[in-house]
Amino acid sequence: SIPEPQREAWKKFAAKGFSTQEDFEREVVRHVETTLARSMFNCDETAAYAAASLAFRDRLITEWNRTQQRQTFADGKRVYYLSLEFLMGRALDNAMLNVGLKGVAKGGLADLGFRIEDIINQEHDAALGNGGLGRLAACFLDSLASLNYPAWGYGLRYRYGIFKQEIVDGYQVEVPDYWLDFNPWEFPRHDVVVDIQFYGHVRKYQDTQGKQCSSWEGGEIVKAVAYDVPIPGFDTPATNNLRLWSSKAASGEFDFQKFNSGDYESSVADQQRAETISAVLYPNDNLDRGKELRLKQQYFWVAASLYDIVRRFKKSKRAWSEFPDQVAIQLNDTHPTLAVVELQRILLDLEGLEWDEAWAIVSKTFGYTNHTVLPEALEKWSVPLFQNLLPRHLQIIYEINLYFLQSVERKFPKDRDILGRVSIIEESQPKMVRMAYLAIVGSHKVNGVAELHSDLIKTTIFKDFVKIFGPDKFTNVTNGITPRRWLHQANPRLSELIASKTGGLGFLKDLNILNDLEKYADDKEFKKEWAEIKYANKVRLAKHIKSTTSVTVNPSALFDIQVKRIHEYKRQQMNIFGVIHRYLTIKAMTPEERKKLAPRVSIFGGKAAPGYWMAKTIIHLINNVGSVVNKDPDVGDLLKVIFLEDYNVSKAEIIIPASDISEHISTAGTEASGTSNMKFVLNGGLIIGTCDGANIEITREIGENNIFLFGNLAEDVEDLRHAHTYGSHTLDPDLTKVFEEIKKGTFGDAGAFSALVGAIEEHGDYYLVSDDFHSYNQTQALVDEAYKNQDEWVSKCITSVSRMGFFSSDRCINEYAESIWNVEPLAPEKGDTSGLQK
Ligand code: GL2
Repeated sequence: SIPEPQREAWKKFAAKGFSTQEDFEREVVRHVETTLARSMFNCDETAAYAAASLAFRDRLITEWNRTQQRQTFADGKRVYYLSLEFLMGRALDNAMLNVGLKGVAKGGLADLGFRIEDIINQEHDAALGNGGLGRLAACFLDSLASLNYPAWGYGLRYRYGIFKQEIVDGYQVEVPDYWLDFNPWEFPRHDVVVDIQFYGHVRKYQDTQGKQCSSWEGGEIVKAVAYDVPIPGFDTPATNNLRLWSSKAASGEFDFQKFNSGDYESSVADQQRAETISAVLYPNDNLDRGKELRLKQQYFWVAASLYDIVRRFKKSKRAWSEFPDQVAIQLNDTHPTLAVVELQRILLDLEGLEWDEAWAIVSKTFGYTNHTVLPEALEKWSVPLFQNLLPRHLQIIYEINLYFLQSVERKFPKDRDILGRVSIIEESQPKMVRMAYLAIVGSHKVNGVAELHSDLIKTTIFKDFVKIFGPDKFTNVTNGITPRRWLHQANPRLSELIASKTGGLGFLKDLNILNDLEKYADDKEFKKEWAEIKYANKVRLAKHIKSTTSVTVNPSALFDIQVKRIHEYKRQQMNIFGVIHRYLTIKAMTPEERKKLAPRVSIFGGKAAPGYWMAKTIIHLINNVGSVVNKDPDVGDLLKVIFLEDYNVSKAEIIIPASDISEHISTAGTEASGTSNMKFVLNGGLIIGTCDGANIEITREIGENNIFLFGNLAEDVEDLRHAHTYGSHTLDPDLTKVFEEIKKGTFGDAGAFSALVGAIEEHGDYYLVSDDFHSYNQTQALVDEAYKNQDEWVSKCITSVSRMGFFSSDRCINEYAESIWNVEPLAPEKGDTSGLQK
């Protein structure tokens, strides 16, 4: 660091960033002319986006530096959020709003000849995630910064995020998402590099005191390079860090000897192999495929992150026993569970602690969040694969398991089966490491993400562990969403209207202030403005639909939206079968009857995992139904079916504010929480849904009269499935008619959909589509009726929004901080500049 006498110069010339429009314009022009080496004669929208982003980045990084210095100086406890996915979306709009300078930027850009919307639209989404789990991590980062918590996110810097989806002839086609061409939001830290080891062997030896030690030797080394992304808080100067690791060959560029001898191909092979580790995000949502490269990704990221965390702790010169007082690490699902083993290895093999001493530290440091009960998503790794890639870690896992099973045996000496059931090692062929069990044993708290889900994990998949550790280790933290992005940014007019009635933007920091709106639920003037905003949002979406699909939709029709990953358990197939049922009903009506119907636009969006054939078939059927229905003159405006290509965060910001009703219709007990349900209601849409995940708590908050619930309950699912397999399974008659129509070829080659139909007709209907179909259609009819009474409908929407305060991710993060992490916010000193200037 710089000696005291020279620090004056540093202080004098410290970077400040802009805060006035004039300064902003100066910064933009400077970046265009120097950083980008362009001029007013060739500054297009891409360049203007780049320059505006760099101006904001400069501003963020000065606050970032201050925040980090403040945290280091305070020397308190920090949170580390380990997640393989951060679905961030766009950064510029978010940065402008969080620092409170969007007005300044708008004026400045206009002065320089640009429209701010066009500039915002230049940005490529940072799509380093699949769906809800990754977006939750992004919302958490926003809340952690906004609430001034000292917190870092750690993830992987994938070169390719989730693929781009194109629809060609009704089929999904995947296109790689190369998003790093130009990314002004990251700072490469070429000085923060960690060597990561793979393969090799374990050598046992005695140290000078005669203690038995282990050393992991040989194998290969890959380098992890840090890239930092500043995360601005809303209405606070606090700016946290998201550190993403990128892989690089240890030998530098490539092997020159091989190159010189003419073996060019293999000279670059090592480099490519190393870079493959952080090359691509696995595109599966709620599915574990057990591929070696995925395990490599996990260890690479976890080892680099822990090295960083431990290095930071060691600087404080504290005793190891104080580690859990300084460090809280949250495992976002089981993906980072190796961190438990890696920390134990560091303390044992590198720092020389005794097993028990090390284990006490480890198990106080970690918390584990479970995000699913779906069996196909529960991670397991084959022991031989582990043995090869991470031989020392496998030994440590066996030892953790041994001590754990010994303690279980002492506690339940008469229960002979329990050991097999809870063992971290599954005695299968080959043996498997059960990551969730390892995460439970290695953490001090385990939480689910909505009440029903947290109850389910305690009574089903983790039942034995509740007996072993007691119920207090298991807790619930219901998910939340950031109102900054999902209201203020996505729906600026609604945000403004709310602000005008609740005394400013304070509700964005304390979402319970929305309560103040309830008194306007019957206010004529307010309702009119509310309805106008919804209509304008629907017009915006209708334009997007027109430009991407060429289909014209009527903005006055009821917009019925289901956007999320395509998955059998989320039951988009039930939705499209319901649409076909509606189509058949319309076709059978007289023109007079048709006049009484409420026009509807059924909108779908979402990606299918590339290897998930059934999900792709669902997309295909939706598109085929659309192409028949949308051009049927008998139907006209009464029904339109739209599949929106490439659903992602920035599209969600257009789609969600435009919904009248959205569908959250998973088989009860399968959707851990869902978070788009919260986003839709917060934007003044109603929900049709099952008693699943957070739908249940949404109902509790907003009231049963404001939500359309249907279908079987989670507690009945097992019996129904059993009955399908062993009893006689008669299909719902309306569903049978839908199937007949599909088989007739009305929606294209029937053979293409035989597996989809067969799964229900012949293969047990695991997701209970037939069981819920009748109540689904009946409830849709109630939606139709309710929508006809616009006056009451708008009142319901206002009341619902006013009661959504609970679902802020700020509430959620405060719960984690209090009940799991034991960390306190670190408020910036007075006099620190903060946002909300305009
Ligand atoms: C998920 C759940 O499926 C979803 O219901 C939940 O809202 C999110 C966040 O907790 O986590 N689990 C999971 O594996 N994915 C999810 O989206 N991919």
